[in-house]
Amino acid sequence: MEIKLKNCRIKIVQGDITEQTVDAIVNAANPTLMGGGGVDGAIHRKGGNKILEECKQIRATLYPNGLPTGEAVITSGGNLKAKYVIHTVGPIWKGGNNREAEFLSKAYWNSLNLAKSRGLKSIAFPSISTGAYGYPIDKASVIALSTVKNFLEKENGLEEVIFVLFTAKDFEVYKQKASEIFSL
Ligand code: AR6
Repeated sequence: MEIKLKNCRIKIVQGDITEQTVDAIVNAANPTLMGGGGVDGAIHRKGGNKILEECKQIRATLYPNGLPTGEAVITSGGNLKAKYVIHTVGPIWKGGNNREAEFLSKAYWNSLNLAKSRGLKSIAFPSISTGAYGYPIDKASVIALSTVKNFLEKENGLEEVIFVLFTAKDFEVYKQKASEIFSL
């Protein structure tokens, strides 16, 4: 599925984010930035040690207590096809009354803003927080899509934003929500 918004293409695809050829892929990390399971594990495994070394440097300098939820940092892409990895931390789902939506939106917004500030043109997102962190996909997809829509309506520079969904079910949910949000 492909949507045009100003000078930007928004694509929704099913696949593995570590295979994307884009300027930056986004990692659904945890505050330690030291890797983990899910998409985080896949990115570190395929990207190699360079990414971890840069994450250690970020921890030692900018974020000794860990990356706060909703914030984003950038490293190189190591052995990945993507030039960079933007690491962000989504919220852990605790029922919905703990500012989860606000923090999830911040994770997308700050990742987009970091990409834009570095002059990057293309960025790919996984479905942040909807795996180990337990955020319901129907709610998370609406926040992901509408945050990207709001960002692109306000800011220029990005030419391609790709949502990469790992499962067929998540892919279907995203396509359904996108057709509503973008009035297709
Ligand atoms: N490409 C695209 N999406 C993927 C891939 C992949 N290769 N692998 C998994 N997904 P999760 P979270 C999807 O758990 O919920 C980690 O341990 C997956 O199907 O990776 O934000 C971190 O270190 C799901 O839809 O991230 C943190 O501790 C989505 O990615 C914690 O998990 C997100 O699932 C973060 O949890």
